Amino acid sequence: MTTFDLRLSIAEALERSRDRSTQLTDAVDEDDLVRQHSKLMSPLVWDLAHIGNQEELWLVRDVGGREPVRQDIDELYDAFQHARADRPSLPLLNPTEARAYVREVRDKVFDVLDRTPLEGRELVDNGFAFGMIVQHEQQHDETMLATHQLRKGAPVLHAPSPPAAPAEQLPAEVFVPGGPFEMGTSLEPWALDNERPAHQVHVDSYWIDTVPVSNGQYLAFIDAGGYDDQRWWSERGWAYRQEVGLVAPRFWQRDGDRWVRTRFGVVEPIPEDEPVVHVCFWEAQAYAAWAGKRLPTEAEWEKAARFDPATGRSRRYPWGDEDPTPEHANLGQRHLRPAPVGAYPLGASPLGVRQLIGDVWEWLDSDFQPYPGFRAFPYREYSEVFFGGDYKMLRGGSFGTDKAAVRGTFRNWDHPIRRQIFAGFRCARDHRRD
Ligand code: AVJ
Ligand code: FE
Repeated sequence: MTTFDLRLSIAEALERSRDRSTQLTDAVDEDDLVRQHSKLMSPLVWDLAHIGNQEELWLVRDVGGREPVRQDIDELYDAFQHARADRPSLPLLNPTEARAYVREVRDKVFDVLDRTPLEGRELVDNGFAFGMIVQHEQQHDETMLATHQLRKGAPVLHAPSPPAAPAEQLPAEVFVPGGPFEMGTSLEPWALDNERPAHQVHVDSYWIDTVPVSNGQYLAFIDAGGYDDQRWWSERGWAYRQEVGLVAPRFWQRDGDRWVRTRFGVVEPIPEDEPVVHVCFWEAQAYAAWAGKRLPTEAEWEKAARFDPATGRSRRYPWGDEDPTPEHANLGQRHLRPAPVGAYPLGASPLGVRQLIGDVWEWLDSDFQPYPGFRAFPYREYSEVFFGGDYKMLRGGSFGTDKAAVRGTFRNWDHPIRRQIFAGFRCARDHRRD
């Protein structure tokens, strides 16, 4: 790519993320922007100014070497200084101030982008710092979408339906042959520190579900009494299920003798052919046990998503090395729901596994640990401080994730009890030769 093309693609990615942040924050009134919609979330106006503050810290001050715009607010928007639950009571910028702040920062960033050589310093090589900030904004845009899902009141977000699944009979599972594959990356220019470096991993033969677990399948687990049968739950999972009284995915409620759910303010019947979403790790694990299976490990997910048996190479995405298009995957908040299971045939992996990218994040039975040779870059607080904590891995992105913020190597993590994120799962099982 020429420097010109690189600058252009950075500018486009910056604008795409800002358009989305603007839509998500312009969609509601001032009161909804400053209110806390859930103890789990920040007020939307905090996310907005935090996006601007991270951009100021990295691109205006560090990359650009410019004077601070608002050094006095750094502490307010440092995620490690104040828990989400405490953020509404801080002296935050009001919506007008926050909008003016992010605009002022962005104007300076475009100037920095014009003048900074995109090489010669690790932080800016291939535009890395700009890519990191694009991904940061997009990650918060997905968090803001989750805040919208938690918000009460009339619907304010609207989007066309995702594509239907083609009428074809898919095998329930795909066999993945055992052997080594290359996990992680040393080449992907905007890959974050926890995705690096590329390294060989041996994975035994296994079977993985062709598509994510659907609402219809999950309903069968509910109807079979799965939530009341301790056999299917791990010790911690059962304790949590008992403590908070889990009976169904988040946002589901009973309506007479059936279940309905609320999605962005609209109550609807449960679409049985869509991937289940808003389940925690413990629910995913219990379903898998009930189905006689288990959750995949992170290495199994990545091998299914990237390994090409014809060449032995690991691809950037299941479909190849090209960036995602709307034909490959349900990403980017184009649709405000997952597509039916089996959709996106052009997004299938070489072995035929579908919807690994987009639709719903997939819970995996792995903890967040560094790869061998990990080096924190450019700051410890992105990944390193979370290694070894009480986190489970999530892969593949959801309908709420932008294409800049997910790829075959992208690693996400959260506490195993979290349900407000757009997470579902698929199952796997060992290949036993008896
Ligand atoms: C990687 C999605 C877990 O949202 O907490 C945003 C990303 N890091 N700001 C998060 C992140 C700092 C992070 N996750
Ligand atoms: Fe952040």
